[in-house]
Amino acid sequence: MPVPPEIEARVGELREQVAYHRDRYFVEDAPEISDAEFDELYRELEQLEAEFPELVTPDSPTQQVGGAAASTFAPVEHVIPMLSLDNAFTLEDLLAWGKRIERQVSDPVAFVCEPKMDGLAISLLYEQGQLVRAATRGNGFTGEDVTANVRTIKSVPRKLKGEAVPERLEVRGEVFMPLAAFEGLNRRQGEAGARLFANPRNAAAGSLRQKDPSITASRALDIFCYQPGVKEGGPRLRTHWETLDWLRDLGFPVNPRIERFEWLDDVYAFSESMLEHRHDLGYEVDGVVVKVDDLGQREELGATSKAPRWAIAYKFPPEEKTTKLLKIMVSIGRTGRATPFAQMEPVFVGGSTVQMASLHNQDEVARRDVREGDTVIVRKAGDVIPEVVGPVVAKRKKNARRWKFPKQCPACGQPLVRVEGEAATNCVNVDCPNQRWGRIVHFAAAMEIDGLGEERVRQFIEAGLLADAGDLYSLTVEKLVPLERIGERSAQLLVDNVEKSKAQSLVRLLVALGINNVGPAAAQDLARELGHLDRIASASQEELVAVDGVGPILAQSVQEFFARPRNLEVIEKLRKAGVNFEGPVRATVPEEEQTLAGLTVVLTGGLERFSRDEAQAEIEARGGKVTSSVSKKTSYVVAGENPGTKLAKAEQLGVTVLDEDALVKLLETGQV
Ligand code: I6G
Repeated sequence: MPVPPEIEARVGELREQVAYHRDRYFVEDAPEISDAEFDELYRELEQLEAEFPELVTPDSPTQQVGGAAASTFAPVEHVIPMLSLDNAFTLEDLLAWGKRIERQVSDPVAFVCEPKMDGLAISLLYEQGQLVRAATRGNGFTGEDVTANVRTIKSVPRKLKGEAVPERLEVRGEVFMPLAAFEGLNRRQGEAGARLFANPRNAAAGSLRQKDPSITASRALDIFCYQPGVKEGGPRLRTHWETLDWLRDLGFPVNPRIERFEWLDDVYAFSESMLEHRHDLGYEVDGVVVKVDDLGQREELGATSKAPRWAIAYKFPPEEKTTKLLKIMVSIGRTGRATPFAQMEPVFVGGSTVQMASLHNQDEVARRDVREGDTVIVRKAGDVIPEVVGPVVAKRKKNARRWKFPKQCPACGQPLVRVEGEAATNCVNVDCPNQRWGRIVHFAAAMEIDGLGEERVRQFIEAGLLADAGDLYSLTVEKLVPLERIGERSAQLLVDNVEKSKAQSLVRLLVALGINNVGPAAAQDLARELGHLDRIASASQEELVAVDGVGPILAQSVQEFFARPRNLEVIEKLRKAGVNFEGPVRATVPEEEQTLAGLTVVLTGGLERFSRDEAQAEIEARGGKVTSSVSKKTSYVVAGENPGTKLAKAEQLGVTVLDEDALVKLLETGQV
């Protein structure tokens, strides 16, 4: 059966949405939707691809192992992949797993239980007892080199203690931000008008991915280590319990709450007690990891391709509380999307006080049938974003009325329009003050203009200083000082920060403009390939879809954006102010030596004669392009030491694989 065009379009749309939200989560550390909503998008994509396998392409997010690595840090391929853990979502499932294990091994089994830290998995590598590298988990095979930042975490040993230190030792652990540090950080962020972090996990991830290690150092991160990876030398270890003692002796922080049990009943009681006391620990935990203690028994049990069979993560259920729904209101976002949300009596759930929750769209309010005055059940989905599960109907007042979506925009009074065939409703007035405010706030955040948060933008709009983001560059100390709560120093600081933002990269500028569907990954693709804002603005649909990673929906969004006179006005203001429109500088080799023009190369594994950045620079200087994922469009994959999954993908797609010597020849002659 041929694929219906609407299915093909939906698959394209889902891929772009999944890629965008992955970016928000893994690269930006600022998720916009809950884990549950993300899972829903991902599952819909998986289902459509299962139904129409001809639509599956290697670059679909379903064909990639895990989160994308942010591009700021050098990639590190893990010598032993950092597997994930299988999950148990109820205590009964946990017990059933334990019983299966007891049946599968002949001798009695002891279990080691640890609180599952809600942080960021990290690999620490020591050579001759010295910390030489720290890498994030990334997608399990390739992470990011965050050594300089990890060195600033006080509890990470730089040098191992004791006599019998192994020649080479990798230790894995979880970097986290204690709750007190998280609250302090968000307080300071709020005072500075900077973006708040959604939870300690995002704050830890954001802090670890700073370009400037002194910022990481100021963030009070901590670590608990739980497992060796590569180990060359050192004592022979027989149990996990003994291993944890050894790690402690070497100087690694190991969670003091870890316990060993010989009976499954005790594993159950430990997990139940952790669930009850999860908010009393001073850090966030999202479950309990249970492991078989005996390393011999672990060998017997082995692993699947994704996870060891000898360990399981019991994931706490989302916490639920009831509260009163006071009012349903509608907020207008920067794109004009009208989102209903619930305003509730404050309730403490999932580690923080909640009084607002998105109700997503008209259909969702109808599906849940929540009404003003209802007692509602609230939970934190993925422990991040509050969600109204539904009403407690038994407590509903007789006169409670069904809620109706307003016909007019609450901000500008213009009609709200429901998009044909979609759940979304929009305010289509581009002059709507809420849209204008949202666009400027988004621009300021993406251009990293410190001190220009939501409240300041509101104040400047009300004072008539800002009509759009282009006006930011006309702000002066003289214009700001007469406003309330702004002294000369803070006005000067703000003007300086705006000035500094003129030098931001084209990638940031593209994200800041708020073009539909253009997140950091798409912006990077556009900037890398088209190189200048004017080239992107004038590119045809064909030129846009020829860019690796850009599909027809994204191309259409870009064209629509640059067709609007109002957007062009903003761009002219930015141009006049001297904001950078140029992409990354390329081509240091003369035109006649652009021997790799038109070629796309993917690098995997370590090279001897070049660092990753050097190899990329050499290829780009000759007009070639380096991309991070292998597709049919890839000309060559260069595989060095310990190549990752990209090599397998190249072989699967029939892409030519080069070794380092062949790369050198390619650079010298343009031929392989
Ligand atoms: O003990 C652990 C804590 C957290 C883990 C673990 C983890 O991942 C976030 N992952 C694995 C694969 C193992 N232990 C063995």
